[in-house]
Amino acid sequence: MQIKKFVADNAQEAIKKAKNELGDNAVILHTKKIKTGGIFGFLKKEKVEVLAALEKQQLENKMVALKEKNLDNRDIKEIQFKDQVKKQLDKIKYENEEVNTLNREIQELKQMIKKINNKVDIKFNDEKSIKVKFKDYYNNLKRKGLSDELIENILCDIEDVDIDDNKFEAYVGKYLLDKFKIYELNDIDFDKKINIFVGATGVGKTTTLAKLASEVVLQKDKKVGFLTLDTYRISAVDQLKTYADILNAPIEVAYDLNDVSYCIEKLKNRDLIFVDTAGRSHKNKKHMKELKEFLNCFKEKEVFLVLSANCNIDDIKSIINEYSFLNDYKIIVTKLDETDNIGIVLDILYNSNKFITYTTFGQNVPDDIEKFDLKKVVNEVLRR
Ligand SMILES: Nc1nc2c(ncn2[C@@H]2O[C@H](COP(=O)(O)OP(=O)(O)OP(=O)(O)O)[C@@H](O)[C@H]2O)c(=O)[nH]1
Ligand SMILES: [Mg+2]
Repeated sequence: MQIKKFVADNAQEAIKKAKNELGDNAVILHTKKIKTGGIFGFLKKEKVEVLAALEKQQLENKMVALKEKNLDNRDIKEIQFKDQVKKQLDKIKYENEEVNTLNREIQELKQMIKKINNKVDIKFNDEKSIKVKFKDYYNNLKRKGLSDELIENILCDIEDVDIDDNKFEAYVGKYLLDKFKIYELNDIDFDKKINIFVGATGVGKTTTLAKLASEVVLQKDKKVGFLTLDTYRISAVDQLKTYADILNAPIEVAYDLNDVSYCIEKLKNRDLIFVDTAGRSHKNKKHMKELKEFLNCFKEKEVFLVLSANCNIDDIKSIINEYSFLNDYKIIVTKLDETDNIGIVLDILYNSNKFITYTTFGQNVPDDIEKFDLKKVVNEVLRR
């Protein structure tokens, strides 16, 4: 049995306190008045004390009730476990959302790549490709010897311009003139005394040199002298000597680099010196090294790279590449009479970014040469 005292101002309140704490089944054992507080027996206050009790069974019932109210260990562990599971599930859900976002982004990227691929396909392979869209013009430019790269470059540039068919050629013509006019010289002055002709074997260096020497002697009344370094071929010196004799001009032969300054000294009273070199394969490293050493002998010089129009554009590109050690040189394109690929002249400009000074079109010295005429080349390229 549990017994407990409850004190209040009156009996009613004391019993209420007891029932509150021990429940309705509490038994009131007795009630009495008591005095509390005060100093030395004075000012004491009268109160009521109640003694209440609870039977064992009732006590046990109350404990059960209390226990039910409170949670036992197992419940707590279960709740903690559930809480953890929920957290894990939340985490998985969050991670799933992240994965979903990534998946969505990957899908978007895939779509984007597909679109870009489509565009590229359309440009170069599909029905709407530039090749197909401008099929006739494409084929014509191709027939005239322009490289695929240059044609595509031209057509891509003008693709978005709204031009009808019969004005197309005029438009391309103007476009080409604008694109390449910076590589056309108004006049070729021959303002450097030393003029050196270099290039691959048999492209027409010696013949072209003779044509130009004739022009400056006959048209510009200049005194020319010749120097040849081409001692590889037995007939090479004789070939140049023939032209020198016709022009009544002196000729010197340098057998190696040490001879060069001596030869130049002997020609010092000439207005212009035309220097012939042996044909060099641009793939022969040793020959190219010798040529570089020779060219380095001259500080002030004009170098003419002679290119034959009947070569293919890949060879021309690799020759231009081999001669890129020269910062400054001018180009002469020979043998235009031997090819229908006049377009290669534009490819030469496109790949070299150098001036073309002359073109030649036959073996006749001095006639078969003229100043580079861009307009003429463009017209020829567009002619059907
Ligand atoms: N059809 C044609 N033939 C040319 C032209 N220019 C030169 N030739 C000929 O091409 C051949 C070679 O000419 P060259 O002047 O000896 O050539 P090169 O570059 O000096 O030759 P190498 O000194 O051996 O490297 C000769 O038969 C020339 O007549 C041209 O514009 N058209
Ligand atoms: Mg020669």
